[in-house]
Amino acid sequence: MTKRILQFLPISGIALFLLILPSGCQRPDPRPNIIFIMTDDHGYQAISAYGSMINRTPNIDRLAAGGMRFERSFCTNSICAPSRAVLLTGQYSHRNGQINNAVVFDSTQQTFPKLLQQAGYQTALVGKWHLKSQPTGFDYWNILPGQGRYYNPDFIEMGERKRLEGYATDLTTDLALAWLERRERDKPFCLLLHHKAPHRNWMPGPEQLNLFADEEIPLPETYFDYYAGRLAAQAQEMRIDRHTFLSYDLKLPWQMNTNADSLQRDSTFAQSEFNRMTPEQKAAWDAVYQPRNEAFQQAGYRGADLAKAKYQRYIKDYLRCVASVDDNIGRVLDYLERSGLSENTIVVYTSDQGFYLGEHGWFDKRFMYEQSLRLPLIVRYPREIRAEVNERDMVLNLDFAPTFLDFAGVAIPEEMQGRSLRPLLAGNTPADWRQSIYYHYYEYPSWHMVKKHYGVRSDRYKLIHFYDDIDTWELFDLQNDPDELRNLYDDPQYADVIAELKAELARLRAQYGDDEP
Ligand code: SGN
Ligand code: CA
Repeated sequence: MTKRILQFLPISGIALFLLILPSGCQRPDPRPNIIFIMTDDHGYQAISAYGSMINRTPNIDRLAAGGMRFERSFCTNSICAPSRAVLLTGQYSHRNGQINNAVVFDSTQQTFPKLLQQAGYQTALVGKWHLKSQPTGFDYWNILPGQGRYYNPDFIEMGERKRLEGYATDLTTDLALAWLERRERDKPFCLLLHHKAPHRNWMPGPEQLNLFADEEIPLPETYFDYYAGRLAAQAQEMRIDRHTFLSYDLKLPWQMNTNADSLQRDSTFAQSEFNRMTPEQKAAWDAVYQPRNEAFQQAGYRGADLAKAKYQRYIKDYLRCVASVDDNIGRVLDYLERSGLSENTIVVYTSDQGFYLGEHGWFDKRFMYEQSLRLPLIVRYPREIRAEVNERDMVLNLDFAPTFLDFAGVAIPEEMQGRSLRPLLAGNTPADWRQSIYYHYYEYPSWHMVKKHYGVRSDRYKLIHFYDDIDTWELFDLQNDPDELRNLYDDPQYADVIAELKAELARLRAQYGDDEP
């Protein structure tokens, strides 16, 4: 009888029907659980499943081995709070209002966690939030205020602020696992597990302090870039050699900073981080950094050698933070296995945006160039998702919300501008899947001084328009110039390509309703 009724119900109807079954004839809920793991600023270049030349990430690789790994996954606005708002709303920044890190997220908007909650999911958010307004749509939330701290961070648990002793990446995982343990077992769940790491100021955890100690990490080929033909790139302030703080970022004693412009901020920032440590944590820290710092000072680096030495300081701490993320992902995967949840849980690994690991001489993100535009994206769900690499399809963080709703059997609201990845994950790309992506970045003037820009990326080309206090265009041929060093915009040979891309850009802007500027 039940079987016959089910045949006539659509998927979401089935879910509803099962929910309203009187207790006693309850069946296990067929809808998948969701664990969405997102780090802050983790570039794909630092994941071995993505071919990293500089580190190993065995646990992220383990997830990738059992799921689909996307080569062409991108964000729509490469900065933190905007990316998080896109994730929740499935809408571009100009629609959800979170155009930069400064504005406060309007949390009355429709979001996928709210819709899942209404459909009977238990929802939770743990870790970095960064949207200023209080989280909505979660049965449980416990967030790091603002950017969060690495050592002994404060957390705000459902409105109540407490300082926890330990390292942020470990603590965030502890809180997530504790919630999974005490959740109501008869409902499916959706957990957003959002790490602070490996965001600036890249403070390694106690267990990773000694990693890479005697290694030399290879320097990216484009580390010494003079930005010929790229005016906006000439104006940025995100060079490892010039714009990192000696103490806060590179962990040298603040007294070594002789730069009058940065000394004050550097020493204040550094001391506010280091002063949070317990005496034991500080002793373990000093035991490794003091000898390193003495050696650095004795070397007396100058010019290009100093720039290279700074890269080593930067990248090693960054990779140490990533190593802790990877260990902690291992803990989550182990937990799922132990609890029999691996088969019916969708596990996602991604980052809020990409990041420069020395390419063009940079740290940070923001630009529409590949390293910050692209996101690592791995999705595992053994019941439905193929274990393979998707090298062709262009996907966006805009697609996450519709994807989760689709898997949960919840109707995708009209206002959501992304598309469900569910068919792609099953290995079937719809014939009308997007052939280009649209991007728009707004936070200027601000940290790192990356000018406002929007653009289009197709399979082969990228066209960018920088605007506001500048009016310049850039065209890159990603096939012949994957490092994006040669701006072809003024080359007459590309006139047709430019005309086509401009038409595509206009089409995308109309489709998504973006008429700024
Ligand atoms: C902080 C960092 C910046 C970084 C922004 C945005 N400075 O302001 O380097 O670009 O966050 O990052 S810091 O001295 O405070 O660390 S984002 O990922 O949150 O968008
Ligand atoms: Ca970020």
